[in-house]
Order: sequence, then structure tokens, then C-alpha cells
Amino acid sequence: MLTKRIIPCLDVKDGRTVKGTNFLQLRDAGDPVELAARYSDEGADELVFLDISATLEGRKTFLQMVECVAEAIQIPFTVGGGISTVDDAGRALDAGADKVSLNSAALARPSFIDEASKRVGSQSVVVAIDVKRSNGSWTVWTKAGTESTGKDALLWADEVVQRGAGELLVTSMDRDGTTEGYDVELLKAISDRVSVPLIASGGAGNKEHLRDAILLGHADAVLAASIFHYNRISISELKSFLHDNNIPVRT
Ligand code: 0VR
Repeated sequence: MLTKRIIPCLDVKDGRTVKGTNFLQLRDAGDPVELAARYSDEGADELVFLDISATLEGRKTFLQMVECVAEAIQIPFTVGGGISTVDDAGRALDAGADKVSLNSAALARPSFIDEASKRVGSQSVVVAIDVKRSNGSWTVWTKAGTESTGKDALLWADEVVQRGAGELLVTSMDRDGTTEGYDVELLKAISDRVSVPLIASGGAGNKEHLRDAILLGHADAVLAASIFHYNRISISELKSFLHDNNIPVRT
């Protein structure tokens, strides 16, 4: 079995890390480059940076940050938020990112996934899917979780993989920032039907939640923000817990 990855996630707005609940009520959580260096030193396997800046100035600041992060850390990292053309993807990779994460632009124009994966390779294309439960099924939301697309999350997962996504980042908006645990049923429903790795996101609150996302949700990687930014769990403590639960991790 491949080792399971631990991925701290930094949501970045105008050059600062922020964190909220259910995608709202954002508050400051520190300097992204400092946090990235700390997580890398503490044994994170990868990092994800999501640019949630709305302004052009914020976007420029973000790319400069990507360059600083690339110099500061030795682990792979993914960059997402506002990537809507193959050139945007290229700029993020040129600035030092290892992968790009596509979301709203892929929903608006699904063939963007085919173009991006042809241009930079599927191994560098993550598709992020923001999901909310509604009436017994899961619906995909877009534009930083502000608009429902009406699309079924399981069918959208199939489609993005067919179009060349190399990995899926599945976030439960219902669980984001609540620390009540991942939506394990959602993770399992998607991971059992796709051939690419799935990163679980939204809701991590304790070590058991991360274990369950892997063992019950069949996630290949577990992403979390609140527990790491607010020092609720250290990465080394988490890795020994997963190891003790017979989950292979890189130490
Ligand atoms: P925790 O539940 O705190 O571990 O958070 C994990 C994950 O949900 C968040 O870091 C983040 O990726 C949520 N995403 C977005 C967003 C938050 C605010 C606005 C937009 C987005 O579009 O992904």
C-alpha cells in the first residue's frame, strides 16, 4: 500500500492565511510562508494553498507568495483558486508549485480540464470539488462555495477523471471548519468509483477523524486546516497514531 499523506491546507487572502467555518467568517491564521516552513519542518507530506483573494492585487501577491514558498520548503505543494486558463496554470507551476487545483473554471467549462492535463500532465492537475448535502444526495458548489451548480458530486467526479484529472480534492462544505469530522460517506462514495487518488477535506477535528477518512472513507490523503493552524494536533503525533493503527505513513 502507498503511504497515506498528511496535507495542511492554507487558504490565503491578500497575502495572509485565513480560516473560517462553512467557507464563511474568515479570520487571520498567520503568515503563509512561515506556516508553510513550519509544517514542512514538522513532517507534512505536501501542502495545499488556495487563493481566495478577490482582487487582482491579491492575485499578484499570491504568485509572489508561491515563489517564496517554493524557496522555503522541500515538499511538494499544490496551488489553487482563480486558475481559469492554461496560462494561469503555467504561471503557478513556473512560480514553483508542483500541482494546480482547478475548481470554478472547470465547472464553467469542463474541457478546461482536458486542456490543462494535456498541457501540464494529469499528474499536475488536481480537481477540487466543493460539496454540500441536499435531500440525500451531494451537490457541487462553485465560486468559493457561493453558488450551487445543481450537479451531482458523484457524476462530476466521474467526469473530471475521464477528462484527465490526476487527483481529486473533495471538500465537504457542511463540515469545513466545524472540527466535527469528515463526511466519510461522501469520501467513500467517490473514492470507490474513481481510479485516481482522493484527498479528503473539511471537518478534521481529532486524530480519529483522519484515521476514519483513510480506513472508512478510503482517502489516499487527508487535508486539514483548523487543527494545524490552531495547534490542536501536531503532525508527528498524528503520524505515530496512524502508524499505530497500521496505516502506512512516511516518517
Ligand atoms: P478544516 O475543516 O478546518 O480542516 O478545513 C479544510 C478545508 O475545508 C478548508 O481549508 C478550505 O479548503 C475550504 N475552502 C473556499 C474555502 C474556504 C473559504 C472560501 C472558499 C474554497 O473555495 O475552497
